[in-house]
Amino acid sequence: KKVVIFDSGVGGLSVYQEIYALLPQVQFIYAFDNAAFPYGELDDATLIKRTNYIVTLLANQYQADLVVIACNTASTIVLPSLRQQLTIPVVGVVPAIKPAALISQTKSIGLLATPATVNRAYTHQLIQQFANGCDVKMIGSTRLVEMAEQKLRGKLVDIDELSEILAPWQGTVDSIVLGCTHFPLIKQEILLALNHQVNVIDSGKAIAKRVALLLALPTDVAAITSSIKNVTYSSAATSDAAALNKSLNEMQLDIIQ
Ligand code: DGN
Repeated sequence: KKVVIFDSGVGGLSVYQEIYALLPQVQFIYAFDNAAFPYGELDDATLIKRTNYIVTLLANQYQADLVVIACNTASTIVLPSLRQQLTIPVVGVVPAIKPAALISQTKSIGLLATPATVNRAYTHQLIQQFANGCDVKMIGSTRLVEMAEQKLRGKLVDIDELSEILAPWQGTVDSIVLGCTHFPLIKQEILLALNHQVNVIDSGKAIAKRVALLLALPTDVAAITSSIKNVTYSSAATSDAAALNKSLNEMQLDIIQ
């Protein structure tokens, strides 16, 4: 089975990692639209046009069985039109408001996403539907996306700068939603900068399960892994830069094939 994973940058790697952990037998094609990065700053019409064009092209070229839009910024707006264009399943990533609201004890949750995602009508609908009486404090930041990109290129994240961005949440929210696929890549730094205990929720594992279900693939990882030769199975935490770089290399090979 072939799966195309798409993002504007390296954020989709956090989603890839979860899908790969569950479905190592799948062939992945990872594509990122760096020319138009960051998507969180694009106007809606351009974003819809670019995503539809690129993803349709890739899906056809690689004869993919499924595509994952591993970007909240794009998913919260392009899914209806993309699904009209493609006959294969399209899985999107949107902020996991529901589980965060259910887990919150203090009824105060934080949504960390791109400026575009926090302004989306779709995001506001999600909050209306699933906030479960919680106060939802939103932070939309492109800087955080850049920090995640830089981390994967070997630069340390500045915790003081991160603390400043997260300052409105200090001592308030008890659960946070990582509503941008770049943010699981800097989860440890976010925890360090917040300096109080919080639950951190992202959509990666749910997406992986959805992909497995739609492709009707078995997910007994231990059994699958031991039966495949030359596949390195890594369950490394998403914050592990070395593991992510390794994943990136593996994926580049997949693309070359
Ligand atoms: N990774 C994208 C997301 O989940 O929204 C955002 C990346 C960007 O270009 N801002």
